[in-house]
Amino acid sequence: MRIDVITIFPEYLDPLRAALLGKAIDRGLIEVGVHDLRDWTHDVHRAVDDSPYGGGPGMVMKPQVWGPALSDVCAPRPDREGPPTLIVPTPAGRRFDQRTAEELAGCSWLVFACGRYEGIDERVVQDAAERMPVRELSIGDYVLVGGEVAVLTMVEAVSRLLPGVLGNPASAQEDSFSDGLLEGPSYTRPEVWRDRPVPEVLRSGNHAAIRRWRRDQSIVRTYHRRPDLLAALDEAALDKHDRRL
Ligand code: 6GU
Repeated sequence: MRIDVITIFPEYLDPLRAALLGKAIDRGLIEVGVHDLRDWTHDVHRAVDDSPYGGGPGMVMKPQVWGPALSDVCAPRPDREGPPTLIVPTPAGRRFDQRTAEELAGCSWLVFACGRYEGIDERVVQDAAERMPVRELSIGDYVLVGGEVAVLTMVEAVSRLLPGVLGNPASAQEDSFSDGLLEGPSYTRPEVWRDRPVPEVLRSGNHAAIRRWRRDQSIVRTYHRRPDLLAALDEAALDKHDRRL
């Protein structure tokens, strides 16, 4: 997968090259390009924003800067078949969730356009959408200063789903959310720590009982912490034992 990010704070994306993602880049599984939006400005001040039509607080990012930046970064590449999928992080977007991450993991090229201030002139997104798929996405119901941290979040959630990125591919399959439920508790040695024993069933060697116990823990935890997820579960996803809980 190729990932490009356009931002006025390129250094904010440095963590992309650390740890898990850095390893995936070194191994050629992910290719990352970070671009400074100011490279597409023409004035001495390198201005990327202007005051909003209609008045109000904050600044809006200029279409004359974003337009050429997107044309260049999204231009056809010999190593890609079609245009990229353009992702615009914004608190006004549709919610980014595990399903979105799975969809994006199927794309071979993602371009992230990071807005700051009050956002990007609306016409930039409309214009881009004539040439490529565009998704305006929010990572949750709170407001960040800009899209950069949201990009780090989305890129990490997507990359760990790519073949070969995780050491153990089963980890991605057994996470919270892959079955619509939260993960239950985990334990490692020692068997007793500060008078707290590891639940008996996990040491029983009875794999069917362990599977059942973990499923019950997931359901009870989801009921307490995220009742919204339980309510959204398809009835057919529950077995008879689940329904009794
Ligand atoms: Cl994607 N951007 C900003 N600025 N704030 C957010 C967000 C994105 N998602 C939640 N809050």
